[in-house]
Amino acid sequence: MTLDLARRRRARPAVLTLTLLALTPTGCGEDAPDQCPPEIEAGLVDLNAHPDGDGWAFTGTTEGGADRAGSPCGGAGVSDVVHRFVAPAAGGYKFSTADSPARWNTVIHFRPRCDQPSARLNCNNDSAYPPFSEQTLALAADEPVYVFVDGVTPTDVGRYTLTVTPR
Ligand SMILES: [Ca+2]
Repeated sequence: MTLDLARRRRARPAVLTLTLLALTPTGCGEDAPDQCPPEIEAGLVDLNAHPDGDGWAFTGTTEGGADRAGSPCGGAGVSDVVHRFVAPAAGGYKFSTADSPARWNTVIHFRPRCDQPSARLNCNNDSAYPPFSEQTLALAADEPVYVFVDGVTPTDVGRYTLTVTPR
């Protein structure tokens, strides 16, 4: 009897360990860390590092860059630049290329995570001020978004300014 109880006490921690292992996420869920593919991480622009007035603004060029992704609005086979923005507070944020220094047909498309090619929050071509692109997203506090500045056809490349304005 005493020996049986001792065995049961020894056995209990093993059962607990197995239960905890079964509950541990395996790394594929929503909470898994976002692993940027190397081709995106290499040229990633941190938009939050470029404050401008009430928002943020970054000027760059897509010319000579890599084609990392396309979207239903265009951009497949066209060089692009990827930007990461983390919302400092919950609210709407307008992403726009309307302040670009050169006129060319931009497309912007978004991902909630940079390691999920099929996950697109939205995309835009020519909404407010053709040939520029504009899209407002509702973001939670500390929510990241990956913004691709892209072109409609392979000749649609050049200098752009991407602005982010709280709405
Ligand atoms: Ca592209």
